[in-house]
Amino acid sequence: MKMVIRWFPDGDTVTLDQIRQIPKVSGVATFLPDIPAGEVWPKERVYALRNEIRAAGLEMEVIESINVHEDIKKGLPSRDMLIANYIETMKNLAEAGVKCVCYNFMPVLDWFRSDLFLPLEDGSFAMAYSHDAAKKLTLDNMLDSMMRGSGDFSLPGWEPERFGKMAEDIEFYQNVSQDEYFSNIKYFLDAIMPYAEELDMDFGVHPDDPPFPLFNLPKVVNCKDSIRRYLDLNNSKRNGLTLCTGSLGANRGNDVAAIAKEFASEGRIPFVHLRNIKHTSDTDFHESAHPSDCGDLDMYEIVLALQSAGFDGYIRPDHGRKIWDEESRPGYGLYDRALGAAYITGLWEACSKQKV
Ligand SMILES: [Mn+2]
Repeated sequence: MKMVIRWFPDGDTVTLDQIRQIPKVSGVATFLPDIPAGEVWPKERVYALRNEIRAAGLEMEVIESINVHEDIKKGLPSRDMLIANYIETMKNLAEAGVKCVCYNFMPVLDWFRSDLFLPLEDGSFAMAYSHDAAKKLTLDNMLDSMMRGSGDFSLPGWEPERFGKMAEDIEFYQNVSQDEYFSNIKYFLDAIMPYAEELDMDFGVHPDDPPFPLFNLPKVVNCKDSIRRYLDLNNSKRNGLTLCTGSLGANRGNDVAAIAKEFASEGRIPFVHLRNIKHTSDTDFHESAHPSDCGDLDMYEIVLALQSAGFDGYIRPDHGRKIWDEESRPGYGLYDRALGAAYITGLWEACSKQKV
C-alpha cells in the first residue's frame, strides 16, 4: 500500500514540503487543472509537474482526475477525436511514471454538497449534504451555493468552463436511458483499456457523490450491483474502481467493507479514498473525522477487508474537516487530512500485525 495526499498545483494552501512531512506519505494525487476536458495534456507540462513533485521528495504516480469530455458521455460523433486525445494524455502520463488514474463518468455534475462548511459541535466545520435541500435547488442555485461556499478557492470538478452548457446538458440527458448511458461508457472503456493494458496504467472510476439522483440524470456507480455492471463493461483488470468509502457509505444500504473485499479480491480496486461520514437521516449526512467512532463507517472493518483481499494499491485520506482555524479549499486543508493519514497508517499497521 502506498499513501498519497491530493494536491492542487494551482495555488494549494498546502505545500509539497508539508505533505512530505506527514509520516508514510509517499506521493500526491494531482492533475493539471487548467487544461479543459478533451484536450491533450502536453508532455512538457506533465514532466514539469512531475519534476516539481519529485524535487520535494514525493512521487506522482496517481492522477486525479483526467476529466472525461461531456461529448464522450453523450456519445456524440466528436467522441472519437476526444478519446484519441484522452489516450495521448494517458501515454504522456505513463511516460512520466503515472500508474493510476482516478476519473468519473458522472453526467454534467461532479460531486455536490449542500453545505461546504457546516459547523459541528466541537467547533470544527465539515461538508454536508441534505437531499431535500438539494432536490429543491435550481441549477443556478446550485452553482451559486458551491461557488459562494468555496470563497476564493476553485473546486475540483466545478471548473467554471463547464457552467455555460450545464443547463443544455441536463436537458439532453432527460432523454438518455440508463442503458444508453452505459453503452456510451462501454464505448469509452473499450477504446482506452487496450492502452491502459499496454501502459500498465490502472483506472479507478469514482463512485457518484452523493449516490442519489439529481435533476433526473443517469447514475453510474453507487452500489455493489452498479459497480459490477460497470466493471463487466470491459473485463480488463485495468478497468477498476476507486473505492471512495464516503461516497458509497452515504447510501446506508451499502456494506462498504463487503464491497471492498469483493472487488479488491478480484484485483479491481487500484485506489481508495478513506473517509468517514455521519448520517443525520437516510439520505443526509455530514463528513466527519476519519476514525470509526466519529462517523457511521467502520474503518477498521474496511481496512481489514482490503488487506485480507490482498489490496496493494494507493490510499489517500479523503476530505478533512476545517479545524484549528485553517483557511483552505473545502475538504482539502492540511490538518485534518494529516490526522486522517496518521490514523490510516495506524490502522494499516495494526491490521497487518494481527494477521496470523
Ligand atoms: Mn472520493
